[in-house]
Amino acid sequence: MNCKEARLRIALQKSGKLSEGSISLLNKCNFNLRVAKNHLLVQSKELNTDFLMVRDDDIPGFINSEVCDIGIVGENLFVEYDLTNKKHNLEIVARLKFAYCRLSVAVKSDSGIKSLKALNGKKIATSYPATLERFLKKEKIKAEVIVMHGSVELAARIGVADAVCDLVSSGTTLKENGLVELHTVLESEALLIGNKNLDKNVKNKIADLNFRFQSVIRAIDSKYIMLHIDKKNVSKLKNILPGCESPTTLELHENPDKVAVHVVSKESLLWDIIAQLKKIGATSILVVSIDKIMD
Ligand code: PRT
Ligand code: ZN
Repeated sequence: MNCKEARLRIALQKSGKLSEGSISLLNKCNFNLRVAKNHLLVQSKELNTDFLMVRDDDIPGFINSEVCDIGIVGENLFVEYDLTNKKHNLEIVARLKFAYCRLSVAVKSDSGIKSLKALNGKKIATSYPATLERFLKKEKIKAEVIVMHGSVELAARIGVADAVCDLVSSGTTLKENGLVELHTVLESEALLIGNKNLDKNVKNKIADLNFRFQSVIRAIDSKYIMLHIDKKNVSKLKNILPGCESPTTLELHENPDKVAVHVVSKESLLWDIIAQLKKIGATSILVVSIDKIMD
């Protein structure tokens, strides 16, 4: 092994809808990043890493040309630039389950456009022309694509286009601009992407980083539940918690009929599950957040 270990170079969005989630995920993996406004290069001793803080649009190019090894981008960008195409040296390393959004076609609520077919002959404004062109071709719709690099939602309002094709998250921005969604073109989330021609040592480091990411991601929607229950009711748990075939149980001191049970549940189902646990006599219920789940 080299006495000077290679550094892992990671490109992150400096500021925007991906940056907070990216830094939060890395910090849950102990990177302890504190990025100030003027910091373009941030170093961490964790895995010997250099972070390049750039615009999201520059990330695929930096990875493709080996200025960086990996980076975090939105799936919408990956699709727009057709980055899986063999002419690029890029691959998706992992889905990171944040920055969820969708690319949608939307129209003015009073436009009278009620179906995709009705877009024939119309103008659609977007910052994602390649994705939209591919979609229109697939749907056999002949519409004019107007490229805008920002404020796309305004296009229909000011008469630049009849419809827009833009990213939507909560839908508030569309609503504020009098638009309604007509069709989802693409669902998107943050992706960890990398150069596919990296040497084995760097790939091992990336695998190590991704192991940490996945341990955090698995824990995000999970809660650890501890409870006391009659031994005879333990078998009922598997009906309440699918996948809980053989839960961890501990016999209670001086109470051989009861056990303490430890199980993991999805947070989104928590209150429903607690109600069902109470119905089968669970007591002393404790719910604890989970930091990481290692596989
Ligand atoms: O400066 P830089 O070039 O780095 O950033 P940018 O302005 O190009 O991108 P940015 O920060 O807006 O988005 C980066 C990535 O975050 C996108 O490529 C998506 O993958 C992801 N993402 C997730 C979003 C949203 N959610 C999102 N809501 N990107 C943009 N939006 C915008 C959308 O365009 C619209 O203007 O937010 C508005 C809608 O939000 P809602 O909640 O009102 O629907
Ligand atoms: Zn951008």
